[in-house]
Amino acid sequence: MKSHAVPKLAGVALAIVLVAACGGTTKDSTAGSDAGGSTGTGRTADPDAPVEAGLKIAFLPKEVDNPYEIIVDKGGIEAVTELKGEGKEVGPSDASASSQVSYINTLVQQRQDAIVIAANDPNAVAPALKDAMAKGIAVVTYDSDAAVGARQVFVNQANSEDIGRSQVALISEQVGGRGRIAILSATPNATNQNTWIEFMKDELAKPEHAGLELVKEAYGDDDDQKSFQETQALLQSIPDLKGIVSPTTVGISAAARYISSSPYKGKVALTGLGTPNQMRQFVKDGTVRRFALWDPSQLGYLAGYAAAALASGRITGAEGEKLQAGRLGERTIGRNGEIILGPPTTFDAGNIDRFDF
Ligand code: RAM
Repeated sequence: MKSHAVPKLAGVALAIVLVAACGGTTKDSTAGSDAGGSTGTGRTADPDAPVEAGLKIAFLPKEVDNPYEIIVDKGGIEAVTELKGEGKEVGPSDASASSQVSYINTLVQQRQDAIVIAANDPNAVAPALKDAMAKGIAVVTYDSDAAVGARQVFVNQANSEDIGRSQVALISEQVGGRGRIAILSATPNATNQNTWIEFMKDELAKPEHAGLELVKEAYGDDDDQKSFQETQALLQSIPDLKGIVSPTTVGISAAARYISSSPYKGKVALTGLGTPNQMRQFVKDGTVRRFALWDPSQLGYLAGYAAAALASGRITGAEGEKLQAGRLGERTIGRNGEIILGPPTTFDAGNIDRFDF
């Protein structure tokens, strides 16, 4: 029973009848209907409400060709399948700011029960997401958040501050705490990378990192070829560059490919966030020593459970609510509707072969 298939007021009346008739197995028709703004306002969670079968949950990644996003969404669809729903992935082939808006509008027209989105730009997607919530569709962000009020829950891969600070620790140890460094990021608007970079800068301002100088932030736009070319440009334009931090799986793998067959191999350190499968050969050939990531599949899986729980009225996104997330166990919703997957893993030659993603 999809409550948003009927006009709002009629839906409330209908739900009362159906709840009585079906012994409470109908989704609360008010869930999400007044969401147009802040997280969890005006609604009450029913943690005992069953997860409704047949929920339609769509995953909208930054871009569909990104190997990282492919793993994330496979995990998400697995969760939806476990919950007897219909999961699917749709999305643009580039990570530009406005590329997701038409997909959101189409998903609203299709009356999906939930949209799970990694925002390419926090503001560009906000009006369409607010429209979705106003129509009773649950909205979850994962990986990269949308603007305040444009979603109910944000499933974050790890604590953003820890990610940013640990990226600085990784580059610092690899350049011996001294020298000029650069960042090769994703797109200039990406909420996740920009948040991490803010914490990186804050960390770099500490006295213990006085020997490190951040000289340039480049953007590969999560496009393999552009990231490759930006790496080349960084190395050629900054002759004394000691290290590059690339907090994007697309960026770090393209940078590693460039460096591995260049004279910079073994001289310029490269670290950041990468998938073990994309980085394995570059760890083995000595281009990269250490880098980090979480399990992308678990991120999607957790987001899938969060979306189903929201769409079923089990949670509203309010702080302190509990989310039962299948094989990941129970998670508690933190401030501002944020759910955290867990700390990242650091990979090097000693452990990389134990990971297959
Ligand atoms: C890229 C994307 C994604 C980010 C990972 C680490 O795949 O930018 O959003 O979380 O890298």
